[in-house]
Parts: sequence; C-alpha cells; structure tokens
Amino acid sequence: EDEIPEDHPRYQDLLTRHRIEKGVDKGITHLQGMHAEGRGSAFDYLLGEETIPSANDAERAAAAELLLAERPVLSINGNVAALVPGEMVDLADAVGADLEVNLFNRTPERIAAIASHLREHGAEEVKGLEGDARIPNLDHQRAKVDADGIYAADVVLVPLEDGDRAEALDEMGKTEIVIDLNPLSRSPQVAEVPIVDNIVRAVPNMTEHARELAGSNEDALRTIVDEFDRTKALEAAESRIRNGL
Ligand code: PTJ
Repeated sequence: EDEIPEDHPRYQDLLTRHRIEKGVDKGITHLQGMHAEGRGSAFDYLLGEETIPSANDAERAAAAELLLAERPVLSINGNVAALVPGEMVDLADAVGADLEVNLFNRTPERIAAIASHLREHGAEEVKGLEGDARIPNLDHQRAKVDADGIYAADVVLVPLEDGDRAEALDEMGKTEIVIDLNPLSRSPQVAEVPIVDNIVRAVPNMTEHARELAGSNEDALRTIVDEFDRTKALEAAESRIRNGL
C-alpha cells in the first residue's frame, strides 16, 4: 500500500486491488476473488466511484433494518475480509450483529485464516467455524452455515454474494441486505435492500447511519424501512450507469 502514490487518480481503486492481492497471499481471499474484484471495479468506474443518492438511501434503510432485527448476522467472505475487516467489526458493534465467516469456496484453512484476521481487527466472537446447519437447496459445501448464526438469523447482510446462495437464503425467508456493484446481478435482484455501492464506502456509511439512528424508536426505524423503494434504487443505479456511458 505504501507504493501507491496518494495523488494517483485511481488511488482508491489501486488500493482495493492491492488489498485483494494481499488477501490471496495470506490465504484469506480465493483466487476467484480477484475476478470478482475486477468486475466490481469496472462497475464502480461506471458509477463514478461515488455513493450515489439511492445507495445512500439503501445504506440508511439497511442500518434501520439491522437495528430492528432480532438476530442480525453479517456474512464475511474472502473479499470482504480483505477489504473491510475492521469496518465490519465496527458495523457489527453499532447494530448488535454477529459476524459469520461464510464461504462460497469453503475450506477449513480459509475459515480459520479469516476468523483470526477478524480477531486481529477487533472481533470478539466469530461464527462460521461450526458449519453445523445447511441452507436448503444448495450443494453441500456451499450450504454450510452455523445453526445459531446465519441459519437462525432474521436479517443477513451478504456482501458480494453469489446469486444461487442469495436466492436460497431468500427462499429461507431471510431479510437480505446485499452489497453489490452490479445492479443486474441476481443477488441485488432478490435482496430486500440492494446496496449498489463499493463495499469500502458502503460499510462505513451504514455504520454512520446506524450510530445516528441508534436512539430512534421502532416506529421511526420501521418508517425508514417502509419508505425505501428497492425497485427504484435498482433503477437509479442502472440509469446512472447507462447515462454515464
Ligand atoms: O471468499 P469466497 O470463497 O466466499 O468467494 C467470494 C467470491 C466473491 C469470489 C464469490 O462469492 C464470487 O465468485 O462472487 P461473484 O459471483 O463474482 O460476485 C461478486 C459480485 O460482487 C460481482 O457482482 C461484483 O461486481 C461485486 N463486487 C466486487 N467487488 C466489489 C463488489 N461489490 C461491491 N464492492 C466491491 N468492492
């Protein structure tokens, strides 16, 4: 990270890419995570590399949704762990959620590496090591979750999620919050709250909203959730990309 000059016009993007490379080196991020990062980076470029107003609305609604939840869980994969480990710990603190390592390409080594990486960034409890429950209608490894974590959660934040798993979680009746820079991919399409924004901007902004909303009563939070229009938010992101072109 020291080698990237801060005045480089693509500083943030290069920093993000570098973090993913380091994640791969450390055994945290899967090689496929580099492709995911490349796709995300292209969409971010088209969005103007900023949090568009509809994404900010989604981040506020997501914060309200997490504060209202009985059992909120934030899901962590190899890209999330490389890009925003401390930020996810802060968000979990702000909304009273659990952190669960949940991998598409699941191996015990990567689960352990990510869990200790999160602890180095301040996490106390990290779920996902048990893998003692299954998401129905998914093949074995990809379906593994903790019985007292994602399996039992009412609201789950699944950033950079694969479409099949997002659909399977949706079928379980979970309220899903998805962060994904591609508004056309299946995960944001099935989410109650689709956040079309870079995770490096989205998560700190959600935490800020959560801290600001922490004193609000249930009715006020419910109103924020109800007023959020997921279809409009997806359309706004798509139109930003098309008009930008
Ligand atoms: O660590 P694992 O084993 O769980 O694997 C994680 C990846 C991300 C490799 C796996 O879930 C995967 O292959 O995901 P996809 O299908 O490539 O989807 C990733 C989505 O995230 C794509 O739509 C990207 O545009 C988007 N994306 C990538 N980087 C970012 C992003 N969205 C927000 N912020 C980013 N920084």
